[in-house]
Amino acid sequence: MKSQKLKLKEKLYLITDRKLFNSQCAMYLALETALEAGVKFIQLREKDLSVRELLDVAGWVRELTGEYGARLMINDRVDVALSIGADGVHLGQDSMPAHAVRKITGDKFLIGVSTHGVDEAVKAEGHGADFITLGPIYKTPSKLKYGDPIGIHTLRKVKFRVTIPVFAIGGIRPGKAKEVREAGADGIAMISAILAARDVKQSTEELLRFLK
Ligand code: TZP
Repeated sequence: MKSQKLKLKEKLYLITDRKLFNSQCAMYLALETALEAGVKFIQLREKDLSVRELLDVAGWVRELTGEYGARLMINDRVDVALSIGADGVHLGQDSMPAHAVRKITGDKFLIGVSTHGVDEAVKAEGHGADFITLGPIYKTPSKLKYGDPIGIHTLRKVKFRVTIPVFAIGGIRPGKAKEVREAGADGIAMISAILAARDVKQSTEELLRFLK
């Protein structure tokens, strides 16, 4: 049975990495292009910024996503997410657990959790997460940062064990989207397939067409 708490209809979750750009302004432009092309769900994931810097960037991205009616998630920092009026927070395995965040935020606040296997996925659901990302499914540009690929078989196993939406992440390109959807992924999450694309608009539209 699907979770009744939240209807998450978005199937494409775009995650930021400002290091792909020469300037912050260039990242905002790419985000705006993706938003224009139809992205409705974005996570600001800039883990190395100080909290003040993050607050500043988050404020800008909140304004931008607000103009396009897109949901904004902030990585890890519940305080920043609440302060700028984000739609939710995306937690890592070392972040506050979802059940503790829920005590502060209430039911309307989205909580996503990054997971890397069946046990973490089951635990995240047990702690009240609204959705999870699962990966890296495939090889990603920075294996060191994200760990070894867990493979499509892990996605199938996770889908048997949890009812909350599962977003496959890690090395997902337009050509791989079909495989992960067939393995049961409710959605796909990505950085480089959109933000490092030669044509951000075209890549976004292609992915969104496929996910319809
Ligand atoms: N978590 C697991 S893999 C990954 C994250 C944040 C990076 C995904 O980046 P890309 O460029 O979509 O492979």
